[in-house]
Amino acid sequence: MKLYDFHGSSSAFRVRIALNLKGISYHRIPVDLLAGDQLRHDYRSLNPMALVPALIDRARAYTESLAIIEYLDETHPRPPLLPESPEGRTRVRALALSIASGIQPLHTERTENFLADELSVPRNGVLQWCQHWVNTGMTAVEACLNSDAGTGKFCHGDSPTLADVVLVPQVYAAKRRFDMDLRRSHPTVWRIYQNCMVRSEFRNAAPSNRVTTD
Ligand SMILES: N[C@@H](CCC(=O)N[C@@H](CS)C(=O)NCC(=O)O)C(=O)O
Repeated sequence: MKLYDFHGSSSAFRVRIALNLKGISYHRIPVDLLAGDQLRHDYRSLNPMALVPALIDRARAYTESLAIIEYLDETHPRPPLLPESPEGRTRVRALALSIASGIQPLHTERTENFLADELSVPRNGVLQWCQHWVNTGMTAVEACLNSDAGTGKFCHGDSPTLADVVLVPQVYAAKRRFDMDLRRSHPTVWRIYQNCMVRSEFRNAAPSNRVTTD
């Protein structure tokens, strides 16, 4: 498999975690978002949204990190990243989507650049924007986690699921990119983040400590 990847991308980080959890080796093809590589014609022919990641498997290109992760889960069922019961699967998908569609798009590169370059929002205003939406979204995620008996060592039970795969890059971005300390404000989120980050599959996928097979 080939992964079109950018080390600092939280969406690519999700896929790297899933690949590690599944024990799948892959070849990494860097797409430098800061240099605008995602806008190049050849990359857009793989992903017309001009976003990373994209995964190539058996000569087909797959886009959208959550769809890619479900593809990996279906083609490599062990260990499963979705629970068996429809109720559990729906809960896990809802947690993942709360972050992937409710938080992350509000602070992706092009959103931040549009605020700064087209709307002339000063850089500290852009940072405040990002902090505000991360805090709002993660407060909702914290409430979903701390009020539900389904939450265990991880977001759902005691083994990692799609929800953890999406939660970890978001907490990592909050800490490293937006200088937010979720430890006290979001204790359940923080506890789960810590439980994930003691595992090499998560840690090795992190932007600061990426170990891939490229
Ligand atoms: N919904 C997409 C989001 C992908 C996304 O936003 N990727 C970001 C990096 S995390 C990106 O490529 N940004 C480039 C840009 O904004 O120009 C997914 O889950 O794959």
